Amino acid sequence: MKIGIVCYPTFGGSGVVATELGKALAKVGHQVHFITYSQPPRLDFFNENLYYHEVNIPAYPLFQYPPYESALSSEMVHVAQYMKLDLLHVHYAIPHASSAYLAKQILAAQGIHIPVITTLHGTDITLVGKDSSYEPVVTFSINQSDGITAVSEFLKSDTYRHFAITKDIEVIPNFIDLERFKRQKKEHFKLAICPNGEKLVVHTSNFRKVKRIDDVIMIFHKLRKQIPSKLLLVGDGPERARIERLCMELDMYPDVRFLGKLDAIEEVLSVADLFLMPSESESFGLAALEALACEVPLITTNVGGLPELNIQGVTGFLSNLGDVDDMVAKAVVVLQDENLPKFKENALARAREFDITRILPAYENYYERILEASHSAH
Ligand code: GMT
Repeated sequence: MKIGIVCYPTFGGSGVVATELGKALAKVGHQVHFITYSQPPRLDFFNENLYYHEVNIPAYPLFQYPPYESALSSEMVHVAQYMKLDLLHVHYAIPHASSAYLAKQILAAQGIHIPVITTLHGTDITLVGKDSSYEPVVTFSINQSDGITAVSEFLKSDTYRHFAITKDIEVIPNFIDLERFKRQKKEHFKLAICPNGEKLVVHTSNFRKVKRIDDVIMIFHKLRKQIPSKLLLVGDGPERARIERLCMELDMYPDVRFLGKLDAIEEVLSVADLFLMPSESESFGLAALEALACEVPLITTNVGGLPELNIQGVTGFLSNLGDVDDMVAKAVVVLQDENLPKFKENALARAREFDITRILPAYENYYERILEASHSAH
C-alpha cells in the first residue's frame, strides 16, 4: 500500500504516534510518504520505503498569516498524483483534516479517488477544536473523512459529545515500540543523579498549562520531605520559565533538574522509579505508556483516557484532578522498597498490551476496510 501521512513534526504526542506508525508500516513493506513542514524528530532512520516531503510555504509581504493550509493541500495533491498514493492518513484534525478534504476534492476533479483517514489525538477535540473559531470546519472535515480513528474510548465519546459527528469512529490506542523503549542498564547515570540512593521521579511533557506542571512541582515538594528523592523534568514549552522560577522560590535546587527536549527519553526513563502525569486532560497519555515500557510506575489523574492505561493499584495510582496530597500519599506507597519491584513488573506487563506489533495490524485492517469501501463507491 502507498500511504501519505500528514502530522505535526513534534517531539511527543501525535507527531510521535504518526511517525512511529509510518516507520512500522514501512518495515512491513508499505510505502510511506510523510508530508510535514519540517522533518519529524523520530523520522531518524533510513528505510527504502520511507519518504519525506516538506511543505513549502512561500513568504509574501501581504501575508500576516501565511496560508499554510493551502500549501499543505497542494503538497498532498502533488505527492498523491506523482507517487500514486492509495490513501491519506492525517493526524490531528486541525488543520490537517480540512486540508486533506480540499486535496481530495482537487484530486477527485481529476478522476483520482483517494480516501482520507483522520486520527483524532486529543487537544484537536478537547481543547482547540471545539473553540467556535474552528468548530464548524473541524466538524465538517471530520465528517467528510472516509475513516475516523480516536486514540481512546474517552476521546471517541468526547468527540461525539462536542461535535455533530455522523460517522463511526474506530478506537485504535497509542502504541509503543518495546524494542526501543525498554529498561537499559544505566547505573552510572542513576548514580550521578541520585548519589545517595535517592528515588528518581520523572515528568516529561510539552510544558503546556494542560499538563499542570505546578502540581508536579508541589507533589515532589511534599514527597521529598518524606522520601529522599530527585526530580527530572524533560521537555520544553510555554510554562517552563515560570516553573523554573517556582522551583527557585520553593528552594528546590539541586533536587530538581530541567533537561529540555531529549531524543533518547528512554535513557532517562531507564533509571526512573516513578512517573508523574497530573494532567487536566489527556486523551491517552503516550508519555505515560513510554514510562510503563521502561518499567516505571505511574501517578496520574483519573481524567480522559488515563484510566484506560493506568490501572489503579497495579501500574501505579490515579487521583482526582488537583488532589496533590492524595498523589503524594500514593507516590509514597509506590516508592516503598517492598512495593516498588511489583509495580515495575506490572508496568512492563501493561506496556506489552500496547506493543506496536499488536496495534499495527489494527491500522492495516482499518486501511483495508476504508480502501475497499472507497473502491466500491467509485
Ligand atoms: O499532550 C499534548 O499536548 C500533545 C498532544 C498532541 O496532539 O501531540 O498529545 C495528544 O496526543 C497524544 C497521542 O495520541 C496522546 O497520547 C496525548 O494524551 C494527547 N494529549 C492530550 O490529550 C492533552
